[in-house]
This record gives sequence, structure tokens and C-alpha cells, in this order.
Amino acid sequence: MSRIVTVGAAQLGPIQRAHSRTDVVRRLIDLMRRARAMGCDLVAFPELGLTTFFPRWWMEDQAEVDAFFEREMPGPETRPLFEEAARLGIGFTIGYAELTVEDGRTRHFNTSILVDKAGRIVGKYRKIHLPGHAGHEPWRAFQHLEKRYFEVGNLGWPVSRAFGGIMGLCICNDRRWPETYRVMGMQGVEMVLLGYNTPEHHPPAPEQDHLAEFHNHLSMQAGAYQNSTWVVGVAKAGVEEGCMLIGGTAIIAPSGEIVAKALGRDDELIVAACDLDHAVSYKTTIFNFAAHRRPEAYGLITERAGVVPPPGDE
Ligand code: CDV
Repeated sequence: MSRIVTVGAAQLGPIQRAHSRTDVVRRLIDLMRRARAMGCDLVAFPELGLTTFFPRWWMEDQAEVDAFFEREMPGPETRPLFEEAARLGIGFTIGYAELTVEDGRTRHFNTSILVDKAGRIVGKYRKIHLPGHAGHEPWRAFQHLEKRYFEVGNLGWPVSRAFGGIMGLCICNDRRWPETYRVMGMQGVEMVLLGYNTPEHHPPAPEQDHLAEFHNHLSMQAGAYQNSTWVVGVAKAGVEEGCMLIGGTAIIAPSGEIVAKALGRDDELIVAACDLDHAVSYKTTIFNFAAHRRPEAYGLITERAGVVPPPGDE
């Protein structure tokens, strides 16, 4: 048996601050058309895929910050993307900064959506692992203020039944945390789609810089294998406003093997025919959760060992 979902991972080169949403949507549509011409059912775009990665700047004027956020999806500038997807009959995922009012309160999230072939939103995720810091740290070459500009996502990790399988979303830093994949793995996820903006330079620990691409793939390959799922990781890459972002966009099989990988750091489409049934072998043998996971023992082990949370982890 096979259930093929042909996926395009559409890496983006940099988006500078001067680039308008309309400029960016034009690039996205170009990649989407190329994906459709290559037989894709679905094309995945990166985290914050409509604007530059604005958390690199300290801003005090909330109106200036809010200009990077979408108040509706689709809105006037993004509707052409949805219309083109429906016209072509291709699904997509994209990340964006979401401004919404819930119970009378204005809220800001780092969000990703899954859109089906008819242009309907069928999945939504708000980033949970927000990296960086909340206060101004002028010693850094650039800021990473996700903790200032976004709230922790409040939707958990829901999965969607779409494209003939079970699809999940996460965003950038989430890919480094086993919990991300495991929560979706326990819901039977078969394909996790994620976007990232990862600076090559990590100001608090420059000794890790040369491993940035290795850690990117290590996290995604481990998440794929340990949860028997496809993982599609899509970069925004290249020199954006003076900050070098890694590339390494990859499509990873449930075996943990990379089946397609971007070569450069610009707009680049990679494609793979992903058989969702590849996951079945792992889900029913080595990673048969029902047969082999021992959640009752995990609690006991930490309790008996007197494990206390590390400093700063309360
Ligand atoms: N956008 C991100 O979440 N970036 C982080 C960086 C700051 C480490 C990442 O995990 O790639």
C-alpha cells in the first residue's frame, strides 16, 4: 500500500525590511507554481514567511511592532496566495505573525497554518518554544526578542486529517525539543511541517556556531525517526538585514534519512514524493508506542532518583 503526498519545501532567501508583503507574495506564488508544475500536492514555506525576521530589533513603539503582524488571514495582501493555491489545486503551509483579539484582549502569536487544496485553513499552530530574551541586550550583534513580541502559543500541538494523512505543524525552535514531536507522535502524526529562521551566529554561545546546520538536521532527523513521521523543515536563509540565516531545508523520511535537501541560501524548491505508509513499519515495530512506551515508569524513575528541576527551569 502507498499513500503518496508530493511535497515541495520552498526555502526562501532573505526578506529585507523594505520588501512589501506584495513583493513577498509574488515570490511565494512563483514557488507555488513551480511546485505545482512538479506535481506537488502541498508546498511548505518558512516561519514568518511574509516579513523580515523583525525580533532582531528592539522596538518600543507598539505600532511599529504591530506593522509586522497580520490581523486577518487571508488579508488583502495575502488573498492572492490563497486564490492561486485554490486555482492550482495545491495546499500550503506558511508562518506569520498573528495579531488577534480573544475575549477582548489583543494577543500576539508566532503562527503557522495549513491550507488545503481548496484554499481553506485546515490546521493552525501557535509557537510554544519561544527562544531568545525579553529585554534589550545591546551587547548582542542582533537581538532575538521573540519573548518580547510573542506570547506562548495556546493551541497545543493539534494534528489535522488532511492530504490523506495526519499532518502536524510546529515552528523553528520547537524542532529542537523532543516533546514537540512526541505530543504529535502520540496522535499518530505522519508528516510534521515546520519553518525556521536560524541565525548562523548564536550570540550567547558562539562556540556552537559551526554546528548550526548539524544541529538543525540532528533535531529533525531524530524527531522523524523516534516518532515514525515525515518531517519537512523549511528555512528562510541568507543574509537578512545583515544577519546570516542558515539554509539546509530538508525533507526527512520516518527512517530519519534526508531524502531531499536544499543546496543554497536563496529561494529554492526541493521536492519529494512522500509515502505516508513508510511510517507504518516503524509505528508497528520498533516505535510501537502502545507495546513499548512505559509512561508509568518514567514518573517513578524521576521520583525515586529525587530529580529536581535544573536552576531556571521552574
Ligand atoms: N526563530 C527561532 O526560533 N530561532 C532559533 C534560534 C534563535 C536558536 C532556532 O531554534 O533556530
